[in-house]
Amino acid sequence: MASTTSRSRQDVISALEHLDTQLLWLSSWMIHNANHIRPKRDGLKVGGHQASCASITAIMAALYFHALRPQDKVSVKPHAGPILHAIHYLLGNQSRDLMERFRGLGGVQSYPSRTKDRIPVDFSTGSVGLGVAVTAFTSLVQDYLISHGQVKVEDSGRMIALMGDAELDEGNIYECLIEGYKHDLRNCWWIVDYNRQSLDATTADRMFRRFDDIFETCGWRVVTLKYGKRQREAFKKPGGQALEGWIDSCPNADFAALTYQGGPAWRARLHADLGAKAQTRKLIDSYDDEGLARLMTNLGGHCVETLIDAFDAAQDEVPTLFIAYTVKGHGLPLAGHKDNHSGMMNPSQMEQFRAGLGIAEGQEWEKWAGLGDNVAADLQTFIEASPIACSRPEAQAPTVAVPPRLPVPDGTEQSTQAAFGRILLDLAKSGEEMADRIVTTAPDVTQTTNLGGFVNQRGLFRRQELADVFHNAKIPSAQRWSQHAAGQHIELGIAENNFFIALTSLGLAAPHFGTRLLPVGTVYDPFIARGLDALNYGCYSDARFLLVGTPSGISLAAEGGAHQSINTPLIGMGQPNLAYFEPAFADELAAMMRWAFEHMQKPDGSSVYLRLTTRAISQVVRDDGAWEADALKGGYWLRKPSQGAEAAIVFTGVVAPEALAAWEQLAEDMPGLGLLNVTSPDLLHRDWSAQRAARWNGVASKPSHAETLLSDLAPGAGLVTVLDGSPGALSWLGGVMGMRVSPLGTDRFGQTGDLPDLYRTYRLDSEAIVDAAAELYLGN
Ligand SMILES: Cc1ncc(C[n+]2csc(CCOP(=O)(O)OP(=O)(O)O)c2C)c(N)n1
Ligand SMILES: [Mg+2]
Repeated sequence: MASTTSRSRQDVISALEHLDTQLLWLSSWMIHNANHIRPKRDGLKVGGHQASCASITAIMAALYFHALRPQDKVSVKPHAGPILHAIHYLLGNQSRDLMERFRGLGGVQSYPSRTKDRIPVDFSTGSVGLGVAVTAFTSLVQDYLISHGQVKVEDSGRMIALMGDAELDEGNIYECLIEGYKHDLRNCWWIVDYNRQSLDATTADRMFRRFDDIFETCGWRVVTLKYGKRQREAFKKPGGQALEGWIDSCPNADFAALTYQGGPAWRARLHADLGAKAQTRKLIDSYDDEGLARLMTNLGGHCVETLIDAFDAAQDEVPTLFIAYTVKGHGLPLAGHKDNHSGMMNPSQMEQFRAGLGIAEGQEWEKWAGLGDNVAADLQTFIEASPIACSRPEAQAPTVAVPPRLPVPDGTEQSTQAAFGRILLDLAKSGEEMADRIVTTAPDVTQTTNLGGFVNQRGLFRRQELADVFHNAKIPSAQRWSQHAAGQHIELGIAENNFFIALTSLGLAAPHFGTRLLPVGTVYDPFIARGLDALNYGCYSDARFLLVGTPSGISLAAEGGAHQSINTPLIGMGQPNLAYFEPAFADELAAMMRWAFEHMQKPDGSSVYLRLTTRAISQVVRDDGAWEADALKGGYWLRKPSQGAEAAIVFTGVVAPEALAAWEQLAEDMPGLGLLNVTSPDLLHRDWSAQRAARWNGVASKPSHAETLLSDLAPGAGLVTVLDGSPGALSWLGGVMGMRVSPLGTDRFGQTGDLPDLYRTYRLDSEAIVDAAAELYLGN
């Protein structure tokens, strides 16, 4: 640590203490400015969390300006965002202008954002818990990349989460602990800002020490930083032990209330509880009110000396939980108040705070406000020498070449899920470079989502080799699960949150490590909902992966309502940074997968979601390849309508045979009837919206693909739309050119049954399509 070696330890501590104060000031001021000084136009609260920042400034000063190495990555608890910006302001990476625009358009974001903030942000945060677990999975990804020769061991870093204590209530934390243990997690620190306050209240005393048990069981080292140096020294004085015992048994709520009330209240309570012990009383009374309050709140997480000692002592690979005791709002008049989560200093409190720090009016944004020239110059030198100042910006990862075509699996009858497995298997057997970059993962559904072929070829990833016991014992099995460092499948337990967080970490390999992975994850389509927030988190972070939801819809038939997905098409359409496709035929799927592997690597690309099925259907015979370009834009005419036709059937995915059969039946009576295969309701809708927005913004634009397709029909034509999912995914098409729509699809829970029964019951069969078309036609 450059900063430590070139200075005396006392100098380092003193510099970090100054930095702690500067971070407290800048974060408080940034929030104050946005709420009390910047003109308001909408009467809405701007917000920001001064108390949440105040409890973690010493931790962040010690971490960023002492312990952090350039190759380490940090996830900062959402409400400490302003401190991260203040750190980068001091380092010269952030502008005053953007800090003045905190929570305004284009300014510093409320919570650290990889994509929207201009400073280096390793991990986005916001939805509590997810930004913590992502560090563990990123550590696993780093191990994967080391094993595959994509990252050098000496370049490997530590993945660190700075977390709020209430994040420990999120279930995804424990799912992650279990998975981490299975995968022999290393190089991961979680540092808890243990202020024992959440948003609503002080947290339960009963959890004291329980976290230690849970983490230690999962292979973590737990380091508790309960007392600051001042407290430890006081405990050693005569009567000090009783004081220590008192703090240890003080309920969280009492401690918080006394902190808020300050010195006199501390004294009164300590006299009442410990006054009978003469030495302890003497010790208490050796402090004036302010000194006593400072002593009682000198917890480990506010003592830079305690913090750097703890960080310095944890230099091995063991995953480590630091429980750093803190006071929410430490150093501010908000300290300890149970309602302080969204509390804010009022202007006169802020005035006092400013004056107390010796900051002159008008100097509030100065980098080293309130400090003398010598101290300022010294701090500047100190931070410039800190390892974090040498961090390089995220590297551009070279693109991995995608073959011009992916072979289409043979077979006149195929399901998209089986075809998916075959395409991946062919890739696994190929010598394509791209195949080496694919990494597959699934939450315990590898076999049933047809990833098995790929895994048999490429193996499971495991740092330490593990034999396939069944294979070695010559017990017949279709699955060969050899586990080794070169394996390309990460097998996860059945926890969809982990699955999506793992995809997020894998999908950020390019910006994090400067080398690409092409992650492919499969999950039963209905259980996307189980990990939906984590999926959203991955997309928000702009992670790039291919998500395959399969099987889907009531076409799962006998599996019943609990496993049949209904609203995933709407998720696919509504989720930003995720392009959703639902192929009907294997050749469409091959084209989409190829498109996806390219799209995932484009600067303006995104993740891709394929909704597949196990229902095998007859494949169509193509006259030419003209369909393909349109299919990749969201839809193509499987049966082109005659110009000005009065009606069309529009379908997506697995119900292609029903749509085709209905078309056959109706074509005689409805001359020129079209049959539109919507391969991506998402792309079609997005493109339509975007073209309209462009027109409104005065940008010249071509008609959207939906308009181009539908303009083959007569104005006011009728559309029967059908898919195995929410009808709303297609019914909007009527709005594109003002057409009448009869939407078919599922809008209530499914149930067990065979396909004919279910399609009839839920009106997805050709008869339902014919009926709907007749109604539209007759009504014409
Ligand atoms: C998933 C999720 N649920 C709810 C919230 C709203 N929320 C923001 S912070 C918070 C509590 C924070 O407490 P803690 O983690 O202890 O942080 P600190 O005390 O340091 O502010 C809650 C409930 C959120 N951000 N994410
Ligand atoms: Mg808290």
